[in-house]
Amino acid sequence: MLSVYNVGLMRTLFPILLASAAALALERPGVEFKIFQFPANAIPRIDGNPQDWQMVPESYAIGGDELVDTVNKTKRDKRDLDVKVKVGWVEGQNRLYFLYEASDDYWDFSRTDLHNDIFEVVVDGDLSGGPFIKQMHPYDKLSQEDAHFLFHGVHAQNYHIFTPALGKDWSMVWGCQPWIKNLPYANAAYSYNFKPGESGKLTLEFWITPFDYAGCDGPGRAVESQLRENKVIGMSWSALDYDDVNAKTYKGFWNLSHKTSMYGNASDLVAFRLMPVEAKFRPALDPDWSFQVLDMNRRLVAFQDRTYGKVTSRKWDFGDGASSAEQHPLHTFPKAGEYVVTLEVEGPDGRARRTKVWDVVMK
Ligand SMILES: [Ca+2]
Ligand SMILES: [Ca+2]
Ligand SMILES: [Ca+2]
Repeated sequence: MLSVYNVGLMRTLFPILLASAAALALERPGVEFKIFQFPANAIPRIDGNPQDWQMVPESYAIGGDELVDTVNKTKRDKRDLDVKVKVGWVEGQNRLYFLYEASDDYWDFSRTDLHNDIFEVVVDGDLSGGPFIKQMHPYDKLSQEDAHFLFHGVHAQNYHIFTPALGKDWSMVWGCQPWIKNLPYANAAYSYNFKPGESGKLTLEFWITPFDYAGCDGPGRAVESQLRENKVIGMSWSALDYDDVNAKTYKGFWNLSHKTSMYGNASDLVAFRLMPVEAKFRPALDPDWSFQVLDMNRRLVAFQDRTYGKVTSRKWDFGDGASSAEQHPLHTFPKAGEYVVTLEVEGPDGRARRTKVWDVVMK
C-alpha cells in the first residue's frame, strides 16, 4: 500500500519516469504493426507463389508509404521502387513468415558482392533492445574481430536478403551466425521473370527463426525466441535499391523504422505484435486444455482450461470416475495408470469437447 508520503513522491517522480520511458521507446512510438497468425492447416508453402497469402487481410499489409529513405532522403516514387510486405506466424512454431512483393525500374543483381538489390530485415525476438553489431559494441578497446565473434547478431539478427539472389546464397546474415539462414532455421523462394538491369515484379517468400541468443558456435547453445500470441517483438526492414550496376552504392534506403541505425541497434526497431487467429479461421467454440503434474508422489495434477470462445458451463471428466465443474481444477488421482481425460464445454455457440488419451499417466 502506498503511504501519503509515497503518493507525493510518486507525483514528483512520475513525470521523470514518463520521460525516461519515452527515451526507451522503440522507434515510431505509438505505431504497432500486426503479424498474421496462420491457422495450422494453412501454413504457407515456400515456393514463391503468393497464393497462400490471399487469406491475409489487407490490414496486415505494410506498403511503401510506410517507408522513408533515411539515408539519401529521396522522395518516394512508386516507379523507382514499390514494395508490399506481409508477415505471418504459426502458433507452436518459432518462425516468422514473409511475403515480399516489389516492383523496381532496375533490378540490380548480377554482381557477386553486396552490391545487389536487398531486402534487409532486422529482428529482435525478445525485445532485448540495444546495439548488436560489432561497430556499436560498448567497449572500445575490444577489437572488431573479437566484437564480431562475441556480439555481432547474437541478441538480435540482421539479414541482407538478395532480391533476387543469382548464383549466391539467398541472404547474408550480418553477424557471426551464418548457420541461421539454412534449414531448419530459414527457407526462401523467389519468382520473377526479369534479367539484371530490367524492370519488373519480384515475389519473395521466406521464413526465418528469431533468436534470443544465436552465437558463433552454432545451434547447440542457441536459444530460439519463443513466439506466442500477443507477444510484441522488435523488427524493421529496409529496401536497399541499387539501380545501376556500376554505381558505388544504393540509390535509396527505404526504411520502415525512420532511423537508419535500426540496422545495428535493436532499440531503433518498430513494435510488431503476434496476432491471434482471425475469428473467421477458427470455430467459435474450440475447447483445449493443458496439465502439469504438481507432485507425482501424491498424484496431484493441475489442469488448465485453454478453451477459445464463450463458455457458460464446463465439465472435466478425469477418467477415474471423478469430475469437476471448475475452470482450472486440481485433481488427485487414486492410483497409477494411464487416464483418458475430457473437458466438455458449453456456451452460446454450442457444445464441444476435447479429450487427451493417455497424456496423463500416473505412477
Ligand atoms: Ca529502382
Ligand atoms: Ca534479442
Ligand atoms: Ca533496383
